[in-house]
Amino acid sequence: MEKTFIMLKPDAVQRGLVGEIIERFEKKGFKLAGMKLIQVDRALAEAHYAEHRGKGFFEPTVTYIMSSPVVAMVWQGKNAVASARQIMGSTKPVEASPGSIRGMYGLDVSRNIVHGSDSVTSAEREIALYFKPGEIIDYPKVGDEWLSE
Ligand code: YYY
Ligand code: MG
Repeated sequence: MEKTFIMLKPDAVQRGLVGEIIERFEKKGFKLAGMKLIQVDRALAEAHYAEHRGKGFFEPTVTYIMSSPVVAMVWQGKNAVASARQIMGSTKPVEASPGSIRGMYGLDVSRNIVHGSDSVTSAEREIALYFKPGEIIDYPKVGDEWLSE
């Protein structure tokens, strides 16, 4: 089943939005496959945003995700990558649909609350950056049979 990497950024933790955001993914039907609170160091932050190196927002974005702990998670389920991006909303909160996480709680692109992988390939890369293989857990969950045919 498809997996995606979701990170609750420092502002989500500081603003007390962790529980509410987790609830959105849980209630959608995704299964939690990995989760930890971590302090991101510079090497990890730069690896995470490597595709944006050289852009003006690279250094501020790296500094921001190092500024306070984050919650790193792996969520699993049908179309997990695309569906999570929809739940999160567009990168710029002003363009995010009002019911999305960024649309509901964000004001500015530089503090947009949540990260989610943009493709299955990115998800595999990001999961490997943040988690050891043994930290991703595959388990049967009550109710799985009610989520799809
Ligand atoms: O994948 P997503 O987080 O939606 O956006 P990206 O285009 O990958 O940019 C990563 C991250 O960088 C974004 O979440 C906030 C920050 N950022 C920014 O501060 N200003 C921009 N103009 C673009 C991105
Ligand atoms: Mg991105």
